[in-house]
Amino acid sequence: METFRTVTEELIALEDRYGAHNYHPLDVVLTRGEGIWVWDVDGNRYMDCLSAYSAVNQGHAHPRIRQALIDQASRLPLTSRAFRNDQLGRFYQQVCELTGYEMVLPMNTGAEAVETAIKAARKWGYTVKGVPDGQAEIIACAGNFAGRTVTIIGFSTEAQYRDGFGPFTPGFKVVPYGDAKALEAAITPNTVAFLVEPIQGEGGVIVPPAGYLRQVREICTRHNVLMIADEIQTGLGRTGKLFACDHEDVRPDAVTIGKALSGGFYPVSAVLANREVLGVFRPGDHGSTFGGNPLGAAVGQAALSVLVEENMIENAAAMGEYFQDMLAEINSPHVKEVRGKGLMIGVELKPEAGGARRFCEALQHNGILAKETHRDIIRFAPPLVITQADIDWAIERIRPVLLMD
Ligand code: IF1
Repeated sequence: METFRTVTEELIALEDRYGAHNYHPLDVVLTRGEGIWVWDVDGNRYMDCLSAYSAVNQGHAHPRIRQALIDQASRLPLTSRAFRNDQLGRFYQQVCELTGYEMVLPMNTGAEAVETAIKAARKWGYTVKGVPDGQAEIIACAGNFAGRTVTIIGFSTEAQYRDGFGPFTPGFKVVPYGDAKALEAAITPNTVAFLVEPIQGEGGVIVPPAGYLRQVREICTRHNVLMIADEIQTGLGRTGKLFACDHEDVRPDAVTIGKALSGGFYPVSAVLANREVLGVFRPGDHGSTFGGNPLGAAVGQAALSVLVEENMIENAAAMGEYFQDMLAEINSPHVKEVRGKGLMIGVELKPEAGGARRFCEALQHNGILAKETHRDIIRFAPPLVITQADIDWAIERIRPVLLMD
């Protein structure tokens, strides 16, 4: 029987011994969360600047969402879609009234929403656009991240996400992100959709050139190609608007959402679109055991309500601008660029800075939890409830790290 000096060491050893090593997490073992703060098993407090990859936009353990979870869990968590339940219709109505789309298809994880959007686009292509059966083409962007299923990694350009997992699903092309001309050149009569993140999160908080999304919208409309925006990470207030596409007043034909749709309490995702697209599904075409379950629907209603009623979207805009300005003002010799929109912020380090991981480890010791993406980018994406005073607290601890040797 091994003995350990601390609970942290014991729990890390258990994870390492019994769990597949498909992640390389920071060695911090969290046990409680509230708002922007999380605590480890030794009682140390940290500001969460990742928000579970933007699933906790509303802040950890938001009381109203938690109560909705408890109440529904005490009544009826799951029925399957073989029967109806008293939460789903209300959830649909709330999502459609908030977003302006006519229909919703509820799933669980973001990847399932993306897979659903792919199936909807293909079936729309065959039954509405008139693409020959089996010939549908979907265009994606280099640097995309849309989930981890075999179909989705098939159009990933990240070698590690693909290596060892082929063969992949045919019918996808990849074009450079931010290049509208390349998109138009890739469209053929069999193209049914263009799948694009309004800002690439995993790709490194890559903000496309101003006007790109409007150009994409115009091109897709002119070629009768569905514009599908993957707003699973950028959506629901993260960038300071309800959707990141709203910054350019662009309305995609379909939108995938997830993560903060449940405030981090439960996997809830969805595809939003008008009847012409989601109307292609017939009973039995598609579904999932938990998709549209009453627990997720109840949690989703509360998550959207607090997002809007507590002005988190407007706060993300204001605090995002402030956070970015304060990060830039540190004027670190290691920093190549501070970029992003709202509270979706990336700090790109110069190659000679030695990689972002060591800065994230130093931030952890200063009470800030942030995650690197790729080698040189530190992501800062705190919950949208952060205040100016919280940011000032964070900057005091980020500054010495960004100025270290
Ligand atoms: C991991 C990344 C972020 C997403 C977008 C779909 C999905 C995601 C734009 C799929 C999920 C998560 C997945 C998680 C880490 C995290 C991530 F680093 F992987 F890429 F956020 F940037 N579209 N992103 O960001 O949603 O199936 O996960 O619910 O896989 O390591 P999911």
